[in-house]
Amino acid sequence: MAEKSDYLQSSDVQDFTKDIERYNLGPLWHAIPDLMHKQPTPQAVPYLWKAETLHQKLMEAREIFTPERGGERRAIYLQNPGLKHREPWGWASTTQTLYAAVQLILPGETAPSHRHTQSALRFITNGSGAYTIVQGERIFMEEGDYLITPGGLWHGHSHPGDEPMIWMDALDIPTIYAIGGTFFESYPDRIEQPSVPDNYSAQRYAGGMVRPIADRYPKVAPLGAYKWSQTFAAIEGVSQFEPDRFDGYAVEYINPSNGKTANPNMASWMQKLPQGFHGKAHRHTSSTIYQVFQGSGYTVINGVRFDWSKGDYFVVPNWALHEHVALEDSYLFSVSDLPIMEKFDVQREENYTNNNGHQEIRDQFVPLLPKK
Ligand code: GTQ
Repeated sequence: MAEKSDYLQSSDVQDFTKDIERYNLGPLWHAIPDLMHKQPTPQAVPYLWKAETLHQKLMEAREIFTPERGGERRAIYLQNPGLKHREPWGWASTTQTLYAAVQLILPGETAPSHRHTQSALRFITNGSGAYTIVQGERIFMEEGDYLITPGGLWHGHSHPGDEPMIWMDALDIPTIYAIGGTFFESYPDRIEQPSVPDNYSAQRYAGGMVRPIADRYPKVAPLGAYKWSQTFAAIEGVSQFEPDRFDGYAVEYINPSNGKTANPNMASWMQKLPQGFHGKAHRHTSSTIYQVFQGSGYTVINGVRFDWSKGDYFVVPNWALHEHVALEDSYLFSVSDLPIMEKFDVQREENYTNNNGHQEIRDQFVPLLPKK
């Protein structure tokens, strides 16, 4: 709204401000320019974590955390440098609304069941053989699968297989924290036992976009796992036609019982950027966390080039201009807070029209790599 004006510096105004602060009162005329920006000015910054760094740190965490020692999960979360030290205990989320992490589970390990008001999703990046058990359904996970545990559902993980497994977690932790809606509960008996057949929900949807008749009534999570084979087939289908000028060939995971996003507070997409694709730049209120599932390329975010390749994660904060370029056929998995923005009716989009829709690159991001 307004710019800060000189009168705020005058002594009677400052004395008054100090005076009312003692009564736990504040002057709106002082606050409004900092609180009501003309447009979003997120504290989250564009950032990228290299696969090597994440992988090495997870491997170092093998002994630092074990289920016996730490109880919960061996997950290392992505701290946005722009959001660091905002809270007394050093917590920093990945975007202002979302949290993302990489999680490693080793053969023989069990991450106990729990439930919480935060919604969670998983995208499987490495390995197979472990299962997650969600509300009594054991779901065996493979690379490229997308899984959901909307808020309130019991979930735990266990690994009867024989190779380490790594996946991406994303949750709406910062949002639920900000609105004071956090509840968390451990399952009484460590890990929930199966109450329905293994992979029950994926079996019910073996055919893809036809739903069991019981699911014409809205359910929270009628489908717990979206198999990579089906997502890939969907991408192949749309790839026959014209790409979206910003996002290439993108598909969204939806709840088959109500047509909304699979997870109520997070939208998830899989997108293919064919080799040579150069998207146009735009920006929107929603912020996005990307996982590079396959391929390589770069994304220009607010004029800075972020090079990415398989296994990297990067963040496009709210209202940041961005455009994607693929150097080879690439598949990006992404999570955004679009449903949150839509619920609050603040989602806006703006296309970049200068220079044929492409930003000038003024800098290149240098990622932090692990010490050898
Ligand atoms: O695997 O259930 O990264 O509850 C954060 C919270 C993972 C999980 C996270 C969780 C989980």
